[in-house]
Amino acid sequence: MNKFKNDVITLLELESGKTIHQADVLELYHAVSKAAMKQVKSKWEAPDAGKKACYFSAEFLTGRLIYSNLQNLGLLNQLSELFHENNIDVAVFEEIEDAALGNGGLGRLAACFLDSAATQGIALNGYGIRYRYGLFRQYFENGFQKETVDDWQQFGDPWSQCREEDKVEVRFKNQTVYAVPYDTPVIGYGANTVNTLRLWQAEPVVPFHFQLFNDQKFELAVREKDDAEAISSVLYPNDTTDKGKKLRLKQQYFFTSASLQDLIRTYKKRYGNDFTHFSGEYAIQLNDTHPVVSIPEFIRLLVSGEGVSFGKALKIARQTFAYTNHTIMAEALEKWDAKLFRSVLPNVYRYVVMINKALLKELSGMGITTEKAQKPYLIIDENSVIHMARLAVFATHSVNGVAEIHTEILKNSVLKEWYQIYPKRFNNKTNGVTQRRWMALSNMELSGFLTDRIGSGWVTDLEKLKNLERYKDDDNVIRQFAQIKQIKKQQLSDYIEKHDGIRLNPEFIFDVQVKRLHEYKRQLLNAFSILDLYFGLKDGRIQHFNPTAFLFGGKAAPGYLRAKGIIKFIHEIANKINNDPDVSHLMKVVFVSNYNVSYAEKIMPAADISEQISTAGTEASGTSNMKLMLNGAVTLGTLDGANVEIIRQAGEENNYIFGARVEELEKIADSYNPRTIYEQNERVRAAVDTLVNGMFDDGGTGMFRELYHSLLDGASWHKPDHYFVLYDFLSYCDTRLRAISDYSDRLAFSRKGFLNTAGAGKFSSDRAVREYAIQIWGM
Ligand code: NBG
Repeated sequence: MNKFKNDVITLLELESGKTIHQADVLELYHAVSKAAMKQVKSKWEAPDAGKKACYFSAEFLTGRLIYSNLQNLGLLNQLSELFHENNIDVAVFEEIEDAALGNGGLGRLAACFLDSAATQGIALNGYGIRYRYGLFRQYFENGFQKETVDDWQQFGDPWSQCREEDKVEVRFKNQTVYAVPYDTPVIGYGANTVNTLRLWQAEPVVPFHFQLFNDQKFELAVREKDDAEAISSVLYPNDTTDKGKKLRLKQQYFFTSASLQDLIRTYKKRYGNDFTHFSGEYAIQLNDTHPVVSIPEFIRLLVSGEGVSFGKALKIARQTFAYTNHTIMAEALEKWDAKLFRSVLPNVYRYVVMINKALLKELSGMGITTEKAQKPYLIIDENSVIHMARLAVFATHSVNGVAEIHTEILKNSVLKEWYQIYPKRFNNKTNGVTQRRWMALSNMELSGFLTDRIGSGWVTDLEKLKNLERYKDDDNVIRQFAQIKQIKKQQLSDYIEKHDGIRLNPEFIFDVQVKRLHEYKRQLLNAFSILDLYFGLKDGRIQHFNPTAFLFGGKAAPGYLRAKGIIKFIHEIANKINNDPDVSHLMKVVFVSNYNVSYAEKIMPAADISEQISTAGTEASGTSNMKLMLNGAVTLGTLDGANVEIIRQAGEENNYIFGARVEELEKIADSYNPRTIYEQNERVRAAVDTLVNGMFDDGGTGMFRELYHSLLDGASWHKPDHYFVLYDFLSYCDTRLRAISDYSDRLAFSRKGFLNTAGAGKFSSDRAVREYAIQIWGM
């Protein structure tokens, strides 16, 4: 018997005294994880020579680790065998909670990058926060989103190891805490390289004040502990108040300062106080603005701790750090009120001031001398606001966007002044996804099909998918491809029934929009268009229609009321349509609850149509578009984010593109009046009016009326229909209907999906990480 199986059995017996037949999920989980960890050990502890890249990120959305780790270790088959011999379903581990230490695409990208780097032998380690609770769990009550705590550690965390000996102190103005690292191995496919995800947990320096307790000051006695633990308690604390904002800033400083102290400590063991080699040893990638406070902190640590001059420290920082921008939404380019910042991090603030001075000097040297000309650059502006994105552009050597169109928008609009002075600093790194999770693991049926046709090379070289093209006219091959889609649709239907209690007919077209809820992503446009189809079927305007299931999944930020209104609206539509006997054989609307990585793994393989309908110019890249394309869905989308490149790879004729382009929207933006469209077009009116005509019930919250006004009247801080929902409405509805009609010719439709899979090679995170390593990190 082989070693892994043996270990699982022995561990079970030792720890629970039970045999494999008697063990419950928790016991199995721990025994299997431990046995796998044993195999990782030697590779993990091998010292890595050469330059290391560090991915600083507030989010790592790793999802469930057990299957992907076993897969990468080559142990998944052995597990299946072992379980099979003992009549245990391998799917038992689906009970294990996802590690949802992230929100959406940005956090999932970080996780894909770690997988890709380890698989390719690139020394990339992740640094972040070990949140006690992940992103909330979502459920629906009468169609309203409700949130509860996500206790991702309730089954334990057998994949991480606490490294108490590496803890460091992090100091705020009125508080000092320990940052204690928990390391999770990042196992590359084939297990040749094992990197590390190091997540810091905040702990009190003095956990319990005995004297205070003795004096009967019970609350004070544990106060230090509570305050420390608050720092790593939740992802994205509510930051509507100053208190919440401070906590958020503390979190950012907490994990970046700890990570930097850790790197510097390791560095000094080798080079002592000579920091000239630092950027040769480490590259630090800042994932959005959340970790940007690490730049002044790094300079502070070198200057005040190690006696390096400010000028030299800034130079080293610039050589070491690089910044990735993930959004052009103004609210996400973080800014801090200087007073608030100073009240938490007075010592770091001093360095922000010095960096700002260095900026002014550099600008003057370039002939940018007037106040007006300097204004768009100011790191601390005239209103004492600190601009983290500006700080990042100034003090790094590389600024990248995450899709071609997004990088162009950064260069020509969001950061255009900066592009003028540092044109060489800007570069594009189109996102990618790991095919190990998003194909090999989640779609074994299609994986087998691919390997039968083109060999298994695609698992580590996704460009190999191009070789599928030679089968594009082979109807038998296309039919097999279609059959696999059918199997995945059946599996998803079963899962949705189990998870959400809703029955879906797998013979329907599966039209899918899964992503965070946000106005710019336009779930509302999707909802309106479903109504347009519904009305068209009812009044006979639409005569031929292929039955379609409209699937939604995604969470709204707890404080984002308008997004929550959209969720409720979609539920109301679902209720109406699913209970209308005139159409229920033709349409079904489903909003799955608690969409997360594991749910995504079920949905991606089963989709026929991928909804990527953001307003042109707003979605930095998107990554669900890539996962869906890879699994053979056609894209129904705007020319936005990575859709542009997807179309280029897979052919416009194999996808469904609609709506205004960026240039058009720029031209009309100032004069745009959605009311004209509303008044002139009956179909638009019919859909929009359902928000206020009593057809749907928002439970007296006023949410629907608020949505209606946001479209037609706007608010002081928002133009009417800011995201051009009405502008793109007809073009969307007609294109969507065309896609649905095209499904009548199943073979032709499947061929389009097939060609999307064949064209997905570019969108591997292997390619993306390689580009970072070579072009930014100098590895
Ligand atoms: C998101 C963008 C997506 C993009 C991911 C990963 C943030 C701030 N940005 O379009 O909205 O795909 O980042 O780059 O979450």
